[in-house]
Amino acid sequence: MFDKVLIANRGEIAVRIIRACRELGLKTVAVFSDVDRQALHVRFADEAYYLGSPPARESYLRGDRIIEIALKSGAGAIHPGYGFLAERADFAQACIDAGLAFIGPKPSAIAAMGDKAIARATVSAAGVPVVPGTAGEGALSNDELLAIAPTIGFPLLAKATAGGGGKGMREVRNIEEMPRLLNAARREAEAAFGDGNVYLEKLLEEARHIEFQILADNQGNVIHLGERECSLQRRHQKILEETPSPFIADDQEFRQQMGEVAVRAAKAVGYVNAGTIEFLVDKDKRYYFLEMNTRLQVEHPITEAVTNVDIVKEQIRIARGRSLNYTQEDISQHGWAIECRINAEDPYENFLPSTGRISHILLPTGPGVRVDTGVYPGFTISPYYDSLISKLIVHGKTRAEAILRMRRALEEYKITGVRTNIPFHQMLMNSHRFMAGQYDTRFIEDRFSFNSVNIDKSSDADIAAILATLVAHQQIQRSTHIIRRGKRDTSNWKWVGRWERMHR
Ligand code: MV4
Repeated sequence: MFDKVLIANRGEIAVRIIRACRELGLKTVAVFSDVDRQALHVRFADEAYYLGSPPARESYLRGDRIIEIALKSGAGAIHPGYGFLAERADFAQACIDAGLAFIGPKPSAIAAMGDKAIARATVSAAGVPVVPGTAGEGALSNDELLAIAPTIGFPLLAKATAGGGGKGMREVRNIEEMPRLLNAARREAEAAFGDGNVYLEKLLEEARHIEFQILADNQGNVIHLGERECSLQRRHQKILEETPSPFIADDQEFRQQMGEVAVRAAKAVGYVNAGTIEFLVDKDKRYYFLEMNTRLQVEHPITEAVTNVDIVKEQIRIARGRSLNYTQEDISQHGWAIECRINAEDPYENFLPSTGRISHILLPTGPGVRVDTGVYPGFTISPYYDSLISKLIVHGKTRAEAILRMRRALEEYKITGVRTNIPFHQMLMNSHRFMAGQYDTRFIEDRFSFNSVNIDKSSDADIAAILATLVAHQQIQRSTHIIRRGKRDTSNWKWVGRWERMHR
């Protein structure tokens, strides 16, 4: 059994994993590239080893070196985090072959879900609804796809079988433009994944992107931790996530149904460890499996906030062969959580990545606020990795409280030296549609223009309802602070105590 874990990642997620290890009494090994010598994950770990030059393929993607370092340092397990080697079945297998525990699913499950066409066929055979589209698992030619297209109906989406996350995806409106768009999707997929295969799905417009967090142990127990609403994306990068989904909210029966289907999808590939089932949900509450992410996800903390489950610790316990700490009945969602991804990019310059030295940074704290970050004052943001510098997570009793708390936290957040998308998040927090929870996957790109929030018009009745909710909430908050001095009773404490008894 392992008592030392190598974290094959960097940034905020490496720090997050090290924290879980620390709390479990496990030693930690970090790895780093040239630009990460001073990084927080290196400082936090018990030991750190140099990997190579900054480009990922010469450092964080060097699975062979990482396994070598694990063996040399005496680590018994590797946690891959997200991105880099996290969803590479060959790397997971190489870990196992080297006698190391891979803190994640089995290579067979990674492979089955990694090919999106095989994933569709596998879960569909298990009775999970998938978006209408091609059924074949094999590589379909353009001619075959052109023949199938009219039977599905336009508009269609051509997607890369090796893809996920929107790369190699093309909208197809009619048969005439289809050959050109298929070739474009194939080229993009070939360049990104070395695999130009594509499949077809009916394009669902005005749908929501809702995902369920799964935990599964080696004893065959599979549970879900509820959903996350992930419809707010820009260029297929999520920018804000919340849980519960405003679309499901208090429809407990709908949540339970979807959750059971998500569990069934995970069981279809013999899933073990933490994973996520993505669904598209249309306005009539019909839901369809999209894909499974076979890793810990960026947005896992909002689920931790409302369920009180430490997902990373559970991952490690599962990898140690222990059974889940929870049954499905033990899981319930409390309150509301929102995550804003704080990226080093300039919202005023079309979200161009921003690099440089962080001269000052002041992070929000206080009630209901969590910040996961890998940076600190003096750290230099390089152009080599993704632009996520921290995740701002708030938790409140209600959605209104969470939104007001997020506004407060965004105001507290101060950073100089690099530009961030904080102004964008502030605009989003003030958007009527966001406040009303009325948004879908098209919202950010089609309806929410950063410079024209005021053009985002809702009906007067909607605006009135939203404002009433927020004002009422603020009033409740304020009333607890109106403490009048009585003639004899001058103690605020006594007044608060009386107020609380009255309102019990
Ligand atoms: C879709 C879809 C609509 N119809 N598939 C995007 C990333 C990948 N995980 C799946 N994605 C989608 N697949 C069908 N058949 C809508 C999305 C989608 C999306 C599309 C355009 C703009 C933003 C989006 C945000 C989330 C999901």
